[in-house]
Amino acid sequence: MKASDFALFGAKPKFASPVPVGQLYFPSWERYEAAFRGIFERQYYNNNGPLHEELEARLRAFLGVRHAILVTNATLGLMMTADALGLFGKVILPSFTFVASAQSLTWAGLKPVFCDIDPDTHQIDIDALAALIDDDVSAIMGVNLWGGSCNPHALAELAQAHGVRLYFDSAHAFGCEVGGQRIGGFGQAEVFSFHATKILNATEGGCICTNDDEVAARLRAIRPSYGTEVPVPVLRVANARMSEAQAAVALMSLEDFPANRQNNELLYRRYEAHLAAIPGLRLVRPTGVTLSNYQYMVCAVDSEVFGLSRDMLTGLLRAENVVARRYFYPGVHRCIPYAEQLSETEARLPNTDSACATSVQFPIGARVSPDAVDRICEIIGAAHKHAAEIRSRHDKT
Ligand code: T4K
Repeated sequence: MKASDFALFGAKPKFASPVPVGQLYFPSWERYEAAFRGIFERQYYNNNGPLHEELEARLRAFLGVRHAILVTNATLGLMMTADALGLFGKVILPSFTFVASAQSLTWAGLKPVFCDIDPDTHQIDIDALAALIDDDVSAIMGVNLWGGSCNPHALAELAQAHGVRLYFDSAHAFGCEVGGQRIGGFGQAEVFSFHATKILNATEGGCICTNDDEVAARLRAIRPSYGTEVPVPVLRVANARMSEAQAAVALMSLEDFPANRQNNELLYRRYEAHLAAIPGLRLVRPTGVTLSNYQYMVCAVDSEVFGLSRDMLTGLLRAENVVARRYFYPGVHRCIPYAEQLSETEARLPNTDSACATSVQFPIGARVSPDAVDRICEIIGAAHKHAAEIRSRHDKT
């Protein structure tokens, strides 16, 4: 490829339609039709229906947990978990996460305290975290990023030493294993997202896992809007039910999980082989796990070495219909309303700010073929090769 072959400068995009990030695995139409015919025949749409109950049972078995409580999405799941764990005051979490992690605390009337990350793994920096614990902190929210893990054993030790609760935003980590144990049973609770962009897909959905019967009873009492299923007192109730339609899609997705995970890994390895040869790109691998879902392909761009900034690279790829994304941008501490405390947070989050400025997610999942990976990497390689010319043409436009 020459510089003039880039769509950014008027050439035809290399992909005829957008190649998205996001898993987006769909079951075959026949399976989808059969599952929905069942719902139609039973005339039962919602409220602990048979598919809902089957999915909870299958998830308990798959994840090896006592309770798997289905919810409308992970955001609501995190909000409910904060209440069910009886949190108060401050909760420590990384700022390098989706804004929902922090928003769940704000909804529960808690103060998020943002902690920096390890620059290599993007997971929470455990030494920095230890320094943030004081008497007002009631919990740590670990976030298992990028199909990797934030070290639940070290966090559990720290939480226990300080007498605070520990739970996890595991939106990215369905099906991943730490030391051979599936993520889901660590801490007091873990919350998964079953959004369409995730490997376990309910179109929209989520699940809270816990091995604590009391926490589970409180969660089940909070979940419906019309009162408690289990007679335990709770602060307030929500409506976070999962419908039969969502459960039907999730059941098919769970069945397909091994094949979809394997497909992700194949694509990941293909990216890895190509990108290793391109200077200035560092793969942020899913670390801390013995098995990853390979749900994300994340790189850090060193603009000096690569020749283009992360934003120039994403712009160039988007023109080719490769919808690379700069997750997470900006860091949550820079989002409303947390930016109001920027003078307090900014100085202690240098690795977060750096990751926000340099990270890029390349497409991986159902809508990406091995051939597409080859072509995407060819574009990225050519972008590096012609970086100087691209920069100078870009500056003139
Ligand atoms: N914690 C963490 C660490 C999270 O990452 C998230 C969510 C949460 C908590 C909260 O989980 P949920 O409450 O959502 O269950 C996506 C997802 O909406 C969100 O679930 C996810 N993380 C976040 C990181 O990304 P967007 O705004 O980037 O998605 P969107 O709509 O731009 O879709 C991505 C690409 O996929 C686009 O190119 C369009 C394409 N697409 C998307 C959907 C949904 C399709 O082609 N078909 C589709 O059905 O948020």
